[in-house]
Amino acid sequence: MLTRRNMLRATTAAGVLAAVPAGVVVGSRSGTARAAESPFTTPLKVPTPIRPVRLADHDFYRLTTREADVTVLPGTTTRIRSFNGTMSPLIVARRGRPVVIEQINRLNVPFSMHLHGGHTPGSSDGHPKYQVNPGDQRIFRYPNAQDAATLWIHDHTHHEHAENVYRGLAATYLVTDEFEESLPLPKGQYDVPLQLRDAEFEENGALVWDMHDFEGRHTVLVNGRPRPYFEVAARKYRLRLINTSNERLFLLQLGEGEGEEFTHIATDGGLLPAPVTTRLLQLWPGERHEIVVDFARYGVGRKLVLNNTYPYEGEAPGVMRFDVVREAADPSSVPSKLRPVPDFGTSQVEREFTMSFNPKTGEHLINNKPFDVDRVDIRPKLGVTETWKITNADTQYGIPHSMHPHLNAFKILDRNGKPPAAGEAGLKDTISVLAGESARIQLRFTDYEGLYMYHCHLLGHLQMGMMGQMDITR
Ligand SMILES: [Cu+2]
Repeated sequence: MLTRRNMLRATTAAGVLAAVPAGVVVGSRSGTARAAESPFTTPLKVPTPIRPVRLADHDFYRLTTREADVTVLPGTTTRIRSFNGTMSPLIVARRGRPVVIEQINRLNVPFSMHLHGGHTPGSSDGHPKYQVNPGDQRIFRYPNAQDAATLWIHDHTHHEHAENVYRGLAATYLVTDEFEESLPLPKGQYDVPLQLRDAEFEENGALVWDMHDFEGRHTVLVNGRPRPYFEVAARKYRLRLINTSNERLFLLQLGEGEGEEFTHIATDGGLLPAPVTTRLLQLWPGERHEIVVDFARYGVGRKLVLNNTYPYEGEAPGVMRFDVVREAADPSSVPSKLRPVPDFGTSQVEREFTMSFNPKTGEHLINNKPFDVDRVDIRPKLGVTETWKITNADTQYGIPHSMHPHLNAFKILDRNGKPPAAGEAGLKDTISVLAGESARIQLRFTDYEGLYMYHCHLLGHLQMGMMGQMDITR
């Protein structure tokens, strides 16, 4: 159900964003600092990769989902739903080397693990029919036969995922490959994943959960830390931004005024064809953008805030602060060409998906239907290229939506008939579509048959029905 508050919010978001083509700077909206918490007092946590429990012809991990008590806000304890007891853990995989995960569910709710952006067999994709009940376990196989990219693991349990993700079940999963390693991009300690999300807390540190009322989530977390600071060297860093929020859009800008320039190098499916210099990024739920920031421009002593220029009413815009504290050698650079986008050929099938909201039932619909696990909506064929036209028909309430087909990354052909901005010219797996707008994407079905889902990645919408099911066959 849409509350009055978030309905108004959605209307405003669409109105503002419709006027802002990707890559164009908007002035910072005013935000009031929250007295309850001082920003930039907690250090950023940079995750170290989880160690496999066993190495064979694959890397074998054990991921236990369980409740854990962690410190998020200083001086308090927060009960979260976690992988192995931590927030925002990291797995690093290598192209061509499979990862096998034994997932043990010690929660008192079902769990269904989905590797977002993964080209994986249907039995390992988190489909509701394979969800793992409390006390059970399941083996997931990720072949990693795909290009280097920033992926993430999250829950996909039907009717539970929004709360499970909100309570902490989000892990970063990097696929690396030789091609990317051959490029002179920043590496090692200068390559940092940043999971961005919001949350609302009680005074005692407990998480506040209300799927339909998300505008009170005024605490922005980066890798599980509230509006942290990060001490950096005066050199280039690669920052992998992942939006693991349920509903929140981040409109990111670095520094004050019109913002500092940075270089956009990658998105959901990995490297862009060419780097893009910009001052503003739209990061929608589920999306990833990677940027290179050169802190040598500012010198030791400078402090730069990464701002969300579209905060909720009464919320501070600061997401995190970079404090330049030392000099360092910098052999890295951003090449003028990165990775070409593959050619999917000519589309043989065209489909249309219309996203809408039913105010009578509170359901979010695709082609006028809420998700039904017993219904197959489309039947794509292996080896066939399709064009999907996605239309957001929610003009009455101005609700933004997105589309995330599982299994295959796609290319954006156009938005409202116009070619995508340079920052959307790479392979994507999640596309936002504002109210009254449409976009066309092209995707090719490869390698795996079976049941997969496609859905809006605003998790409240997904939970309220905005999902379809495809059965891919030969
Ligand atoms: Cu939606």
